Amino acid sequence: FPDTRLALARDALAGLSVGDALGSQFFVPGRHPDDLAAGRLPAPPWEWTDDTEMACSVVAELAAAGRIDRDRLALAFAQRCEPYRGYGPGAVTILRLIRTGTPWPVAAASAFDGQGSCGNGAAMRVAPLGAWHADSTRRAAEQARASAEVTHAHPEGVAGAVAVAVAASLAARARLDGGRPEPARLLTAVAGALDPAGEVYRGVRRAAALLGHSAAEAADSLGNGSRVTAQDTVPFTLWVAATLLHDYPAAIRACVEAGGDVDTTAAIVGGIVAAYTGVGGPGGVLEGWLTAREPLPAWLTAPT
Ligand code: F2R
Ligand code: MG
Ligand code: MG
Repeated sequence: FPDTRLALARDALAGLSVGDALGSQFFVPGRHPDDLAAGRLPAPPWEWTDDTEMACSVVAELAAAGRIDRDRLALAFAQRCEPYRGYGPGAVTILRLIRTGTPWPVAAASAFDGQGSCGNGAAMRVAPLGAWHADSTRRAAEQARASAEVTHAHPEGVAGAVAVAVAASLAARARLDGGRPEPARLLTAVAGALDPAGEVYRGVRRAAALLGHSAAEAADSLGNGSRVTAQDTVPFTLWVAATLLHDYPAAIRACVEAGGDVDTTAAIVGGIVAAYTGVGGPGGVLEGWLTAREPLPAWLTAPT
């Protein structure tokens, strides 16, 4: 099973990184979502952003230790952070504090006047961790929480990560079983892992009620990440992933067309969907998109 875990996490990382890199191309002025629908792709290389850099650290930690150790992960995030990758302002400060010796619980708790961050940064990096835990949504939720806490002390930031990890766990499980989860069941299972008093929970329930509507209606109602928070990002991404779990290119196009925080909506959706479709096969991550993406960092595959 360990080889399977790593293979599933790597497929999710491929989908996440391609979604991030292609999505961020649509921040470039003059680029229009219709270009993607018409097959007019941006010129490579598509550079990945903070979403991918942090997800690579999560996968590297799982590959090395089989579990999330929060102290090690916090240091990995801080030491590998290349600030030009477009990190959120809260993350930049937290990672600088950790790098200069502040314990991660203190650094994370100090963000946003002591509220902690509810940014979508804990959710954007966690789909490979969910895929790694294809055998247990409970373990996926528990490890997602650990991976989130080192930077996101706000409960909604953590809830976003739990929701994405549980969805990726279910997607990977369905792939191993050879089935396709029914969208409403997938969203209900995700909601079951969340605190019913929370905003992410309520958003996931609304996403379930919007199944069968158009992607534009879902984005209008649920948000497209333009506020860069978990609450404004995760419900729509789960709607897209549940609806288009069998079709990676269509799922990424839906994120690009919705606008907003496109690198991150496409990273989350791409990670969950690729845990199900894999790379190269029918409905999977397109080989041409994978080769257009900037190569992943050398440290990810370097022997330890
Ligand atoms: N930083 C960005 N995108 C903006 C820049 C886009 C780029 N320059 C371009 O146009 O090309 N993207 C990256 O940041 C997001 C992940 O953010 P993370 O890691 O959660 O960071 P942070 O700063 O902690 O939170 C993000 C924002 O959320 C709001 N927020 C968070 N906590 C809050 C709180 N307690 N109260 C109110 N607001 C809160 C703030 O607006 C934060 O800035 C991803 O999109 C990644 O791609
Ligand atoms: Mg980013
Ligand atoms: Mg983003």
